[in-house]
Amino acid sequence: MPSANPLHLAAIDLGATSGRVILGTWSKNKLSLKEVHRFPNAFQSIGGHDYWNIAGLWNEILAGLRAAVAALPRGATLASVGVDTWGVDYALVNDAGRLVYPVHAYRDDRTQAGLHRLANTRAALERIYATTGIPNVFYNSSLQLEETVASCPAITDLATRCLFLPDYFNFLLSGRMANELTIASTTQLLDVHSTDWSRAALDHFRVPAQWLSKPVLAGTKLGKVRGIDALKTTQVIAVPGHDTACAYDAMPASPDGTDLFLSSGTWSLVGFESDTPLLGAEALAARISNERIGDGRYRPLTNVIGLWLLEGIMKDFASRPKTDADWAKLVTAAEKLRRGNVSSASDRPPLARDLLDVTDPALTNPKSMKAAIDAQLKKRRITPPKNLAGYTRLICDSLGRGHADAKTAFERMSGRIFKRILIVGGGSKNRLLCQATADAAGVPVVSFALEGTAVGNLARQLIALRAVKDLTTFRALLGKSLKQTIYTPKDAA
Ligand code: LFR
Repeated sequence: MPSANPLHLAAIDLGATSGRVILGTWSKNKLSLKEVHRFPNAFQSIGGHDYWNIAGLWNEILAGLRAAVAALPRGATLASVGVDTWGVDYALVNDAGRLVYPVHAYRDDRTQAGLHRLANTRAALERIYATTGIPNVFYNSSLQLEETVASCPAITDLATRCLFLPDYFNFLLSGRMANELTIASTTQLLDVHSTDWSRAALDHFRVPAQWLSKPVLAGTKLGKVRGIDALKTTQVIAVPGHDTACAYDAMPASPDGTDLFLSSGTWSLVGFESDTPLLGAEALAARISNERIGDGRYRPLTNVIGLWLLEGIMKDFASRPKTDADWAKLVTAAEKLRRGNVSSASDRPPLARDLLDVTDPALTNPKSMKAAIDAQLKKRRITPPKNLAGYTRLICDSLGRGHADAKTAFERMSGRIFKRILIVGGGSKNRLLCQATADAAGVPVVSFALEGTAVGNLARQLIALRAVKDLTTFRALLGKSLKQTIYTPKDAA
């Protein structure tokens, strides 16, 4: 049922290293996008801990919404707005919605003690995995909340609600406090077999159950925007609050389930859609996260360290690219290299033994990415690259191998065969990474010129507004108009 008039919507899409506000216009079954505001994001450290600048982010959101309104055609209004962010981080508030604790960033190493405690208690580790479907990862909200309650016991009196970041911004916009399902599924506190919190997990991590309310599904209307005159008729819609859930929603996947999804940004999230979770010892060993789709189904995925490595290494080189032309030059130089910095090009993918171990925790939040990479290579008696092109090549090849390993593990566990890898996000524009992934995985990589997270965010708003019937319909319509690049694997023999 295509609506006669164009519909205008805004997606607020916050990533760990940059945020954007995108104005989407739906007209004649086609979505067009206009990026009206983009800004850098970074956590800041004080006293040895890492925090988000939450007031700064809110001000950027407001600036973005003002820019969206300014970009509307004369007389038009914004029908709705939705917020997605990275996973796991949260705001603790009181009944009035006032912040009662600073908002930590997930890379803060305050969770290390809890991480090791759980890792070393096999029975608890297995029980928590069987209950929540989420492995023991340093950034989990469960570990973060456990640390907050332990280091500041008074918090259980001060705070009455825990709002994950999309929930918190939804509250600032609409005045309604709600927890949304996809973001809740990143916490390691949700029951993997239902759409409600797990009492056992909450008790294990000593998180007060009253801080959380039964999660709402994507598409829930939270109320009109408060306090901004130009937006007084604009609905705040709970979209999938987790950016990765939005990115997955935007994939124009084949309905037969043979596509593997890769959302490539700061993190590389490799996974697929499923009606059932992947659980058990093998899934736990492979660190499969059974996160949720907006409608309640599952996105079993693994988290490979991602472009964080590339973002990190750039800081160590004054010669880092500053313009698109610089980037093109760097990629071309890196393409010419064979891994190990031997200058002759080769058609063969590099051998795994020459690549980085991307699971090395030393790469998570190092002071210098170059020093951390060099230290790992030195330990393994591998000569570090000579220049930025060499590091770029090493990182892309290593991530490609990580993506391929994830594919193999998923095929073994799910019994499915994945015929293509669909990639969206920043990495979809990186042809070195796309080719390395195709080469290592032995299947074509299809890269879409698509702002994945923003498009998934807008799609859920369109469905909630009944402008589009459902996600399958949206994907079919989107697929028709999308530009794609296919990277075919080079012979891996
Ligand atoms: C990507 C992402 C990942 C999540 C990581 C930390 O932006 O949301 O899915 O695991 O950030 O929250």
